[in-house]
Amino acid sequence: MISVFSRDHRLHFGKYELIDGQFVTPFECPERMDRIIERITKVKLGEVVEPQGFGLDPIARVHAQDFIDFMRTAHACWKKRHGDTDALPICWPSRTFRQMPPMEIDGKLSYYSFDAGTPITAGTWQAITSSINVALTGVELIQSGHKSVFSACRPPGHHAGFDMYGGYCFFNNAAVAVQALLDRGAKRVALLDVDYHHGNGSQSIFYERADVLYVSLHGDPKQEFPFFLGYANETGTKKGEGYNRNFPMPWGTQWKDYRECLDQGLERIQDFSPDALVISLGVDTYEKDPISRFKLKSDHFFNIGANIAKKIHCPSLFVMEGGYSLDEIGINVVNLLTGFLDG
Ligand code: OKP
Ligand code: ZN
Repeated sequence: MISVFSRDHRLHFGKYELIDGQFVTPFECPERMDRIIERITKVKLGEVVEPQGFGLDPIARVHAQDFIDFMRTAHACWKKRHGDTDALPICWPSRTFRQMPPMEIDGKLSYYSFDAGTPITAGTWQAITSSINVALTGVELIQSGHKSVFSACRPPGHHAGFDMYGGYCFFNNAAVAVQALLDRGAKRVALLDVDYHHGNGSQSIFYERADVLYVSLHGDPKQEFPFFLGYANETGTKKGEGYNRNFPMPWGTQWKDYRECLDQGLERIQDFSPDALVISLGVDTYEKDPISRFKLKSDHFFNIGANIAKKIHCPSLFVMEGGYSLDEIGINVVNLLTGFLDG
């Protein structure tokens, strides 16, 4: 399988995220991607190519223009006020507050974000636009005839919505890829999200649409981040009614139960008969993931890949999302991709 990768991901490296009541070095760190690429090279999965540039227009197909402008200028504005530290929000426009972006950078960060785990740094803009280019180059390769492609996106994207960032995500790489596939002629695209966390951004972006089916398997939001979206009764609305499918699962979920949900999700995708499949690929369902609570073992990632390949026969673009166990992230990602190729 061909992979797309850019070293620019290293330019995004926050010093702090707020977790469990403490500021710690972010789990979402550059070493994650280094480990994945090392493994791809070691097992000779296939060629690794650099992304092309696509500009900002494909991002504006999914994200608000004011949000894109904010992202581009956020760290420079922050730096003027506070110096070259991580830009982090301090309060949020919760219930009963006005929903509008204020003038000052501190307020803007609060308006556009939904958590304090997602620092904006001096290199974030370059890293997130590069991550989008990695996803879009994947689209380009799919359209030039590749049956499957791995886009090694970092930072991840599935928590990012129309005008909202958080959960380590800024721009929604998978959603931008889905929209690009549609803009280039696909009639229906399925987005399968196997990251441990619900992809609230991806769900919201496509919630009213019937040309994109979103299927997600994840930790139950009544227990797990992002807490406020991802329930089974979220099925889409208006034209999108029936085109959103969530499989929340409890802490401690093992392969046997996970597999049943995966099969059901894949059957729904089969019925949809998409022209292309985008997979939001997270391996934080792994038993030793430091921030997650499912119990999948490394071998099970082969099975996930193989089950997808057995049931869905259309061009497939894998877009990297989460996975935080540095020692096994490369193994687990490559196991899933290899399982897909062998399945
Ligand atoms: C991003 B992706 C858990 C804190 C969670 C944010 C997690 C973002 C995950 N105690 N902090 O979906 O892997
Ligand atoms: Zn995750």
